[in-house]
Amino acid sequence: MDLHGLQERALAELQACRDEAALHAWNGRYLGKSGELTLALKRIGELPPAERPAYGQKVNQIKQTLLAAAEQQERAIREAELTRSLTAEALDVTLPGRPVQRGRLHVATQVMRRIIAIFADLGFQVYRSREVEDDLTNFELLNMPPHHPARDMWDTFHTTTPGVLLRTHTSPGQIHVMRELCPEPIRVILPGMCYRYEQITTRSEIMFQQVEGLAIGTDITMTDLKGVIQAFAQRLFGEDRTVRIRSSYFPFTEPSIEVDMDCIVCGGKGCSLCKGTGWLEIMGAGMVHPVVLQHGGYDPTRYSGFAFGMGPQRITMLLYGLKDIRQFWANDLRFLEQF
Ligand code: FA5
Repeated sequence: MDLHGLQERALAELQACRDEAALHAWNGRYLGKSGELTLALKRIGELPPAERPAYGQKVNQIKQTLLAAAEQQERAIREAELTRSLTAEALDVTLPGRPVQRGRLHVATQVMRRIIAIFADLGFQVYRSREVEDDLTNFELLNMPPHHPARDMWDTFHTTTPGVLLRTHTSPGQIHVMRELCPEPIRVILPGMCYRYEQITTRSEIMFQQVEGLAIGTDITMTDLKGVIQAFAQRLFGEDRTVRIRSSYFPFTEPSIEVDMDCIVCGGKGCSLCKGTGWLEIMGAGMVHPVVLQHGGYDPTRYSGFAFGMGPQRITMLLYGLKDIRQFWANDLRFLEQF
């Protein structure tokens, strides 16, 4: 058996291997189960016993040489492949990157922030008040004793603890802020979620936001209230907006009013949005009722104040011409991505 010739041939063929597939085939040809070198070793039994040790040693030597050479060749092939791919598939660093999906603020948050910023300009601070209230603060201290008929307008969700409920409006916050700050003058807005047990429609949800406003001082009149609301409406809807007030009723204000703004679509001529009236209702308001002032700790013979409560969802619907309030919390990206 020409072992030397075998080694030379194997090494020459190894040098000719240019990729991993060729290397794999070479490996099978010489070192695999039926490879030439493996077979050469198996032939040891055909030799006279005296020659076997030297023969075995020689075959093993060749095997070690081939394995070392194969390892080296494999490394060389890998390096060549890397160099080739780096040159051929060079990165174009001037290509634009893949766009990253960016989140955004919910339209309700965007409009709420605009409302808060406008009132901040007018000198109102934000006061956060609880969403889980007691019957006393949500109704009684706001001048609605048990069985008061006005409670029918504000049915809500009750917890399993008697007298503890989800607030129907932000007005109970008036009591909290008055009791905390009395006898200081107050100028705050109270934004937050409210809950009502009522029919869901395109204009009414069972959960919605409100922004309450409260100003308490010694010389506050209805003129101040109208001025603040007019300034607010002009800053949110445009400088040429005007507001009017209509008589209304809330148990916690006296007198009570509804505030309308001239229609943003027709400017007062009458259209489908304002149902031909030329006006859009934007909030309920009034002068804080003496009983409520008293419950807050203020002497109604010395202090007066105004309060208002608006629904930012309805205001957002006006701002963007939205038809259905249920879209706010439906979590539909096709709707949310428009803002
Ligand atoms: C009140 O809740 C009074 N607390 C407002 C107030 C405060 C009056 C201070 C006087 C002084 P009303 O129920 O009208 O009032 O609700 C006020 C606003 O909340 C409405 O104009 C409307 O914009 C919004 N709103 C009321 N119910 C819903 C509802 N189910 N879905 C969405 N928005 C609502």
